[in-house]
Amino acid sequence: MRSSVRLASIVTVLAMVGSVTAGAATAPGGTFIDDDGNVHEPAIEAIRTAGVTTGCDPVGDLYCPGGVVTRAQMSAFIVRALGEPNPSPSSSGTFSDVDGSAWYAPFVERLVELGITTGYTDGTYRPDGPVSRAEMAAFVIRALGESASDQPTRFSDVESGAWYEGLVERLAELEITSGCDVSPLRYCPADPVGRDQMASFVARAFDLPIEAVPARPSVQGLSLAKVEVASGLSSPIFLDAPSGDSRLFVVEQPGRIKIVADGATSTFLDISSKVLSGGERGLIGLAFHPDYTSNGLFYVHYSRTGDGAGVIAEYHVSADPNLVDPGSERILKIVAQPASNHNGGMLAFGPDGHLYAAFGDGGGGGDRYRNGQNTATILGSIARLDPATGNPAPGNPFGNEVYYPGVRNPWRFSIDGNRMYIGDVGQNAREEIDVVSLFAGGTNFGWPITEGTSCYAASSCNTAGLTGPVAEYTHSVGRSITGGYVYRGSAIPDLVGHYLYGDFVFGWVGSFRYDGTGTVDSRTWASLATSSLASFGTDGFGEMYIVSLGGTVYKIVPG
Ligand SMILES: [Ca+2]
Ligand SMILES: [Ca+2]
Repeated sequence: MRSSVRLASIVTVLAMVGSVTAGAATAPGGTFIDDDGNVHEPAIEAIRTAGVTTGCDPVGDLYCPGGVVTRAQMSAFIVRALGEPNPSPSSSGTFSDVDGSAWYAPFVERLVELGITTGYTDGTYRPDGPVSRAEMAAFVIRALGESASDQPTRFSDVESGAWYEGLVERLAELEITSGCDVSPLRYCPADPVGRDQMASFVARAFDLPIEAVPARPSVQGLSLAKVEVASGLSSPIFLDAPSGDSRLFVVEQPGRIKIVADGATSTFLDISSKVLSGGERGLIGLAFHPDYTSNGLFYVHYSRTGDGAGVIAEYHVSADPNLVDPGSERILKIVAQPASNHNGGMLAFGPDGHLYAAFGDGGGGGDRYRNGQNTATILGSIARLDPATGNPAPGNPFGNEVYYPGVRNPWRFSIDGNRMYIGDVGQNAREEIDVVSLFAGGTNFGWPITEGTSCYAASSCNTAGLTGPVAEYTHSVGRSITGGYVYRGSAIPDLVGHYLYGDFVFGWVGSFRYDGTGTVDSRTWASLATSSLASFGTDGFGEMYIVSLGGTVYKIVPG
């Protein structure tokens, strides 16, 4: 019975492979970014395509291939691989250590119902425990409705008479495993199963279509150019657009937002009378509400006249889509600024609907006001706010606005899926880029204990609990980082997934791709160098722009 089923599945697989070569091949690199190049990558991408896994961080496209499969995860892998619908919580829990409200409880119960597990003899399931390769053989053989082989084991390290001997042998007969080593032929029954290995076990056992995954293209040979799209602007420092909107909205530091459309420039909003501008002060941030097209709301960050305090305010577009009534302002937050510099500026919405806002350490130099490590103050942090109220977003790690502490002056950050990329301007030595999951609230980026990867103003320091940058450069090559974006446009396919950033003082533009662990495929782009590189920006379709404080905006295009 079983062999005919397998044959039918293989025929289906071949048919699918045939159609794939004719049409939509697997995208370079596949979906997960942290399994690229892993020997198990085709199987990992295959189990995702088949709906067996969504990864360890679905929004961030992470699978965590280096992790060990827990018995809880195993239950979900098996139930989904069997093509079963997500089980609903059933009767009483079989195991004393499986909390009925845990995500995996229904999966574990389903395994019991299907006769795939009976747990341990003490009545536990040990959901957090690793799955050994011996246990994996049992899970898979039972899930396939197979029984143990009556043949002697072929593996030198599988003891004759061991409870798993026939199960492992059957696994080999079905060509689901070829062991962990060939000379001598071993199975390594006691070893924990890695999440990457698990993918191959599952894909082979359940005949999932496994396709080669082409490597992501390198950008080392790619050519880019910049074309001027607007000039004569007054100290432009940012550019953005609502999703799908063909207009460009350029923020001018003195307090205006200009629309650039069809080669013409007009004023969208003018709050220059409210804004204290100059140096690092001014209108320094803009974020459109994710539902801007329907609700007309957007948010700004500016230094107010008089005391220079930071103001985060909401505005509403008027009946004229190209004009805002300055009287529509609703102030969400006022933050006292003890010095004129390090005001932060960036505003952006996360996929969680929260409003993220950058605040510097209060200014001066060397964190004079001791705000970097003070989680009781919004200064020196990336804050997370409820845009409806301006209050701290629910679930913030310190019960206030602070989401990521330990930053010095995060002038520009961006959000890509579930990740934030922060360009944090350094003191006298190092400029840094931090990359962090939006789920990792409370991540402390170290300032002023650290500046980049080095101790600040000390020969040694305690870095326990601090998170270092994924990239940095010293002041011999740049003096003030301008954080950018991960390119997600369509005009430059080979650039997709790469993060572009630059240096305000030196004017160069660099890029890298973050692979979930570190940076890869890094380079600089001489053709994009721009003086007074104040900001990058994205239009409503994900194409990228460079904003020069001198008054010009450039679009990045294929070279
Ligand atoms: Ca991949
Ligand atoms: Ca840092």
